[in-house]
Amino acid sequence: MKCVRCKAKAEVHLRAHNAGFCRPCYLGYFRRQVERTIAHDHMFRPDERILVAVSGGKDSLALWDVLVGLGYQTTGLYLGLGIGGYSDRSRERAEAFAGARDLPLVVRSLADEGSGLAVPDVAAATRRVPCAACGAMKRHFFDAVAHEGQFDVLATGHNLDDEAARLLGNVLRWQRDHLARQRPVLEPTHPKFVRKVKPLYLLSEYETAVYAFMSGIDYVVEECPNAEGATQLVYKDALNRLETASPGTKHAFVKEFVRTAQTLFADDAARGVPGECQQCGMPAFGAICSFCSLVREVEAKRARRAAAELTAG
Ligand code: Q46
Ligand code: ZN
Repeated sequence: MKCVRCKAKAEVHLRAHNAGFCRPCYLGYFRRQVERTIAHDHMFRPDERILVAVSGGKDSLALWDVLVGLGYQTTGLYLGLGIGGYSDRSRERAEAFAGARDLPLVVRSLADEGSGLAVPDVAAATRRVPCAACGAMKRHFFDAVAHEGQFDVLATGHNLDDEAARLLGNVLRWQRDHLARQRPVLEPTHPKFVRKVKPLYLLSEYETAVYAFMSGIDYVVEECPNAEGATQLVYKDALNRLETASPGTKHAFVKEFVRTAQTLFADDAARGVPGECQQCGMPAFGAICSFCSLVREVEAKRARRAAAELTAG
């Protein structure tokens, strides 16, 4: 197969687009796709400051690489989740990426926050599944760091496969409120929130992996050990089968939802305007935000356990 652009020998074949590319043309194609998405969805302007949430994986590092290449003002944010060796290795990759390119990187670690909020400890204390605890804490720190640093935008590396799996899950249960918020650009609903964007939402996991590999990005290949049991993987698997039978399915599913169907759910997003959390001051729909209520729960359970141990001892 030949490259559709320069007719050199193709190194990658994208079945969804029925196109082959050589390495330089593929890198150009990928960057252009990101650039187009940013412009089409009015994600951000060159004068805005972007906080890029990086996990050390291929998607977020590829995103950061492209944004830097396009000349945007970016700072990385790495949040250490405290998930054993996986977190150590992912932090190393994020730091090495930023260090080699002389890019600013904010590093926060959940184990150092409050009374120690590493994901496995919080999950054990509250008997929640790790991903539920992790999701609530990530959302809080992403928002808080973006607000503290006065950034205009928070960008995440969610790709087409992530968005298609999330959409399938939301559609299967007709979660209208979730569908209302499943957008590649979420405008802030409170002055302490920033705009949230997903510039890779139309590029597949495969396309992102090829970009990261071809541009020599050293990323953590292993998945978070907690991802294995996640329902999202079942949806991804189902979508991959559909994609094999009919290339381009995922792209059409997500793109057409966002461009034509999504607005039908807009009214379901009416959660009102958030107030402020009495504990941390970040936006909240109740007296305290979901992060602070999680922390309170962890602390109460730890205190009860310590008291029980004292009595037993
Ligand atoms: S990091 Fe956190 Fe994911 Fe790991 S604990 Fe679950 S939510 S799987 S993206
Ligand atoms: Zn709070």
